[in-house]
Amino acid sequence: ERRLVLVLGDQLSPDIAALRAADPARDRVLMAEVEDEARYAWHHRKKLVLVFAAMRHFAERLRRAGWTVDYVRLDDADNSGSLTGELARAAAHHAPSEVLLTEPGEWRLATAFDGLQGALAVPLRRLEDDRFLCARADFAAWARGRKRLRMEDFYREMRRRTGLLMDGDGPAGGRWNFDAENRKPPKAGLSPPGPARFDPDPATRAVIDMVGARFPDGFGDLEPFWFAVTATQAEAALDRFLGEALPRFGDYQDAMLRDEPFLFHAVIAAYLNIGLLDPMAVCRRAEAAYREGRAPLNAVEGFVRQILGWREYVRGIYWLKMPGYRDRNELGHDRPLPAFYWSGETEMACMAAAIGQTRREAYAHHIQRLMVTGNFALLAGIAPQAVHGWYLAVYADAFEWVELPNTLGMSQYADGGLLSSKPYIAGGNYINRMSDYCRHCRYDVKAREGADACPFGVLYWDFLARHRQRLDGNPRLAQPYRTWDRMDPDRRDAIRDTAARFLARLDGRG
Ligand code: DLZ
Ligand code: SF4
Repeated sequence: ERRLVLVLGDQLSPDIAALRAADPARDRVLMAEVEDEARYAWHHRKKLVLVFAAMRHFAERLRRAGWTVDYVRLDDADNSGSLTGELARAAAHHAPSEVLLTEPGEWRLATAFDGLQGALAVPLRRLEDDRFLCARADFAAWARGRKRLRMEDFYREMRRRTGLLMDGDGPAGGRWNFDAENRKPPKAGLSPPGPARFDPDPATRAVIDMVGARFPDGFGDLEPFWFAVTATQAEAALDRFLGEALPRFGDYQDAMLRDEPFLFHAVIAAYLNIGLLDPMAVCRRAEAAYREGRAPLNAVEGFVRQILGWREYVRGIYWLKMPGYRDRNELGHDRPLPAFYWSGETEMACMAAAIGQTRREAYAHHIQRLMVTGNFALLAGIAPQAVHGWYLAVYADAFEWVELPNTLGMSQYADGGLLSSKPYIAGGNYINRMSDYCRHCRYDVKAREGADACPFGVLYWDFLARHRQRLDGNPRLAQPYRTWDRMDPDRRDAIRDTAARFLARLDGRG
């Protein structure tokens, strides 16, 4: 009666459902590094190292705890190259009575295992991934019968359901949301602590060497590699954030500085997403910092909302709307992704900073993603599926369940307003207010037209004009359309002409 337990590369939690259902004294664990997973996106090489190194350390941890672990390495000679292939091979070899699998996080893999279900000689039992705070069925029940699936409504429900940051029946501090206090521009002399960094041990070094050798043309810098690869390290990274950065996390949540890629952000999403940290435990620790007077409520509430609210909400949307969601393209955008998204070689200082940092660190914070790289893609009319492919590849924390709704819905408005009530667009003024990028830029953020005009400003108006038919009725865009209409017609022509020239150059036509 020996069972086989498959643990995937983003399921690195000792109490994941399939391990809880198994017995270390009798059952066998299977983990496999495979080409299919390494290549379904053009993953950043630091993301590959993170996943493989964390997998190897986790396998060792399980062995120390008494489990028998079969671990297949990427360069093992008989590696079949896919997770379903490795599972079928191990099932044939060991003839277990049953295979246990915690439900995969992505549609792509879930359907691959659906296909395997009948083909295996043994039963495959799939268990819900209960590391999430809102079960898929609970999200579906919440969504049923609602006209609008608003994150804010979901979040309040989750606060009530979990009791996080609640005083009796009401929200701590008397308000659910303190975002209005979380939009300070950066100022000189901020000295953020930066995330905890860890020196690679020999096991991680071996993975760095393997990834360097097998993915010579892979995206992104391989070194210095400093991510946490064990739960203990991830806890230390969380400790450092809670102690040193959380107090000012709220104030500067939306700020951007060219030489401070991390500011006061936690940089723990990747650890949460592969299972090194537990979302509920993280929220509780942040709440304790507030209760004990170590961090202000605006910071703690903003942080908890990302994990308890937004992260759970986008996962709920993903499973509710897949598989159709991936193909949505409400605005009919079809421009290819410019090559500088990969190279970082552009004269736009904000884009060069966000992309350069992404190449180095496999990280950018939410405003860099939403208001710089995402905003530009939306304004320029880039195909949302191409934008999706980029975000899925370049960030260490990117898994489709979280990345896709963020990209297609929140950032590119490709779902027609399911996630956000208006397209997230902004001209250069927003970027100028929230960053120090513009003063390093060859474009003039104040110029509205001509060769030096900031492309964001020009494309902003061009976007509104191009999509007038579809967006005119949106009350949240009434003000910009009024401004556009009041502009001198010659000026409107000059702006659109500048936009046309810029887009032609972008396409390699000018
Ligand atoms: C992301 C990833 C990578 C790069 N490699 C592996 C792997 O070799 N083996 C594995 O089990 N999992 C890997 N993963 C994580 C899976 O792709 C992940 O389970 C899915 O993205 C579902 O969320
Ligand atoms: Fe970006 Fe425009 Fe500012 Fe240059 S001027 S950094 S392109 S917003």
